[in-house]
Amino acid sequence: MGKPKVDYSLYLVTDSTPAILGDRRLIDVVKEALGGGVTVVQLREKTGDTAELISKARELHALTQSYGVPLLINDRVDVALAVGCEGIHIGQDDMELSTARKLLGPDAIIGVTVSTVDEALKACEGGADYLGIGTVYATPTKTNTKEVIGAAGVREILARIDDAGHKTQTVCIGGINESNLQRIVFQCGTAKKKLDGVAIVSAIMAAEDPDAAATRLGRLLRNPPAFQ
Ligand code: TZP
Ligand code: MG
Repeated sequence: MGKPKVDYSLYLVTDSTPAILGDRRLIDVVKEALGGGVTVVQLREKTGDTAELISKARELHALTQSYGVPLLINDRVDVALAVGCEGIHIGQDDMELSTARKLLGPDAIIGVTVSTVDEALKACEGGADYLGIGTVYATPTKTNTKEVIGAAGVREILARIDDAGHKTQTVCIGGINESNLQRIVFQCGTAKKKLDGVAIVSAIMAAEDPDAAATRLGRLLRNPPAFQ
């Protein structure tokens, strides 16, 4: 089998809280976002019991598979194993990367949230497949973020992992929307190392038309802006 090659460019992180989802069903919103071209889906649920989460993840996995898009589970290695999806995303306070890798095996996709150079180097050395770097900009979607590091912080992390010779892929997260996406991607990249993608919650999940929002964001990613 081997590890699948992943396109991280337009990475959707889900959020089922009423402020984002309203009275819509998660599966319907994700389906629209997939129709608009998101390339990775991370199921991020901070409440609810395990059986419910597994059943939600199974339903989502059937959907993401039909689009050929990987499904990653936030925090929960047990849920990823139960569902047989492509991988997980862990933060600094979750299971150790080495333990997660042992449990999930070499072909699983494992992403790690990092907000400092040290965290980034450690995750790369530990065999993370990609880094979720942030928080770029403060966001109402996640208010307990340790660090708001700005584009300059992301840029420093990219430069340092590149200097250390790591080929680990990278996305950034936090406050990214249609009006700032191109500037963020431009400001975060260095001459040698660019981001592989952007991870987005509300600019897609809370959009009235998630398909159209994802389509517009994808277009912005593909069209280099005038200031570049
Ligand atoms: N991690 C850092 S910021 C964030 C997460 C999960 C939320 C990003 O949400 P949004 O709505 O894209 O700003
Ligand atoms: Mg976590």
